[in-house]
Amino acid sequence: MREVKQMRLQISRAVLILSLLTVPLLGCSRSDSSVAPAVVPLAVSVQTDPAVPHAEQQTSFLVEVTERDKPVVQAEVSLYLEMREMDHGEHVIRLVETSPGQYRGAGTFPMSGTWVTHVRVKREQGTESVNGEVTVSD
Ligand SMILES: [Cu+2]
Repeated sequence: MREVKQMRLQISRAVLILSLLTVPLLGCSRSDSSVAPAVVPLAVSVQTDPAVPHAEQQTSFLVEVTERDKPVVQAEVSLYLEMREMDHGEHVIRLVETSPGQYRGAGTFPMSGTWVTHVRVKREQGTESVNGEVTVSD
């Protein structure tokens, strides 16, 4: 049982590492070819409800993704939560687009403290990741 969980964790890690690698690769393709579309960093904001999440209580997430001030629609958006200085594994929150460029989901932080939020935006042209931080209270 425990081994299965560990395995899943490693897979999600691998996915994250791959997605982190995609960003510099996209950057390279831009300079190598004039045909490739220009890569503009996505603007990603993560809002939580409550604004300061409580450990072990459900938190709602609203992730807004824009590119050149326009909503990024029909992307596959996932939120990975990882505690900054402790290994709790990675909590994946699947998000659903509820209006153009707005992606919502819910999850629970197991512990108070500083958490890193990795937002992964997967589209036809590739996957981009944006990192942020959220403070979780008791
Ligand atoms: Cu912890």
